[in-house]
Amino acid sequence: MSRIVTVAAAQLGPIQKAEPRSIAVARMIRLLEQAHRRGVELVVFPELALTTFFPRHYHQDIAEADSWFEPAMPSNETAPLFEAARRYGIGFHLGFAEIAHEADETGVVRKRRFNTAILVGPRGDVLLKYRKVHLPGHAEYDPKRTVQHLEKRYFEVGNLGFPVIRAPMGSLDGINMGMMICNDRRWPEAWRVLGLQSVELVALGYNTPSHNTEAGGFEAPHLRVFHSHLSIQAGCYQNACFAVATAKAGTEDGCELAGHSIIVNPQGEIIAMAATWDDELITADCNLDLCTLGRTTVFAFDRHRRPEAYGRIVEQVGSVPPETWKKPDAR
Ligand code: CDV
Repeated sequence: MSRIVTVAAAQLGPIQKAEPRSIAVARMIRLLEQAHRRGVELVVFPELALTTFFPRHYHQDIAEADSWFEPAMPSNETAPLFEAARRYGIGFHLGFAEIAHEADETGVVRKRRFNTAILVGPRGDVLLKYRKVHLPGHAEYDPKRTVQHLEKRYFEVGNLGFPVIRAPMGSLDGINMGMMICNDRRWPEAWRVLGLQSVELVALGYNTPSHNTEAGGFEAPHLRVFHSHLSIQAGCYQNACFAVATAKAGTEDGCELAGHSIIVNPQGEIIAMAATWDDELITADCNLDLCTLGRTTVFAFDRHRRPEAYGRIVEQVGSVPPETWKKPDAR
């Protein structure tokens, strides 16, 4: 019998700076209700789904940004979301800003801040936690930018790697599930680390501005969506997995977010796409048996990968100039 799971990307329209978590949670519960009516078993919400995308706002004192963070999950404000999902027997993926009091690499316990996502099972158990590794943007106020992108100021680099868990979801005994957050999707290394753990379904949330505000050169706005889809479609094809990629969309605090949430199959095809810039649920039935073709033929890693040729991938961060060609001595 085919292994089919019905999934949804629960795109959120803008969440303005003044909008409290209770409103965002109520909107998410409405999407869960829709998901229930459509027979969905797993719902993926966006990155930092509970608030506006606050890294566009500068706080000189980082502690002032704590109000954007969750010291507990679930909390009083997010508990209704967990309760609704449990009531419907739906699993979900939720992105949020996390405050954790835990030891750093030197062993000192301190307050730490991460851009985090959790995968919650249909009975309300947290199955997996992921903390964003590829933090874009900058750490200090940048006067050259029209909009700040201060993820490097507010978050530490995720310290959980790219984990994959096999757990029950919907009617299936086990699905191999992994997570990424936004900018991670542009990095093939992240997909491959998940692929090497036989991932079948990647849940990923994002907040991608429609305009490149980095002042590093012109990027046509239509390419923002193209690059997002290109990265996700390539990641799915090259690692023979599905992805549910969910955006925040529309004009938030005066800044446009690109939307265009998608669900992608292991051939790299888009099988569902959001058509609005608002709260919108898109769904797909994912036959996980479709992961087998890629991983037993073109991308049968055990037969075809050549790690002995990939040393630079882990030994080097920036690129180095190549050797310059020299004409061989004429004899
Ligand atoms: N939230 C993000 O990670 N946004 C980045 C932007 C800054 C390019 C993204 O990759 O979409």
